[in-house]
Amino acid sequence: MAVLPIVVAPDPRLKRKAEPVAAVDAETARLMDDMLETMYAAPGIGLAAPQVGVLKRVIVVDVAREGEAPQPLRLANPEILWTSEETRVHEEGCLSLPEMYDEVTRPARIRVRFLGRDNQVQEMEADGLLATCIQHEIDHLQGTLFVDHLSSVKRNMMLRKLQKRKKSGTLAA
Ligand code: K1U
Ligand code: ZN
Repeated sequence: MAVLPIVVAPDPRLKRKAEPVAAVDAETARLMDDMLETMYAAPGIGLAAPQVGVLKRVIVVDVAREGEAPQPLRLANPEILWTSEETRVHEEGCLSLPEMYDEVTRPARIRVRFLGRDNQVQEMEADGLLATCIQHEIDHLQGTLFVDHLSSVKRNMMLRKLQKRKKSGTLAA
């Protein structure tokens, strides 16, 4: 397994739409494993393939708390089948927007269909932080960042700060 470099915004790779995988073959399974290693190393609770420069519809998530057993999830071609009307607010961060945080409102519960690491179709329901994190990662596959859920004033301020930090060399490109 390998820790991959994470793409930091602003970057056109984070604004593009990812392509579905034809199947979870050995290459995609390896990508999933490398993404999990990258996410744990960051550390983070989720990661989408475009964040490591791969425009495929693949995400990984693990919202287990410190001291709990790991609960890694590997999802290819995730599709949201249902969302609750009830919403939840969470102060989100993003490994592609280091040190930027703000509250985002999303559906509190979701049902998702996806291909697992074994290429089998699976469905699952999620709530709480897991539901928030899966939606955040699926947004990445559409080229949407959490700042796109904020006002344009807040979004532009955060992206300008990151651009400055990249230019001054205080952030990885
Ligand atoms: O997609 C990403 O960039 C990962 C992001 C996921 C996420 C965080 C919060 C709400 C929704 C989605 C992160 O993991 S940011 C880091 C983070 O939240 C965290 C890191 C260490 C311990 C606990 C949380
Ligand atoms: Zn993110």
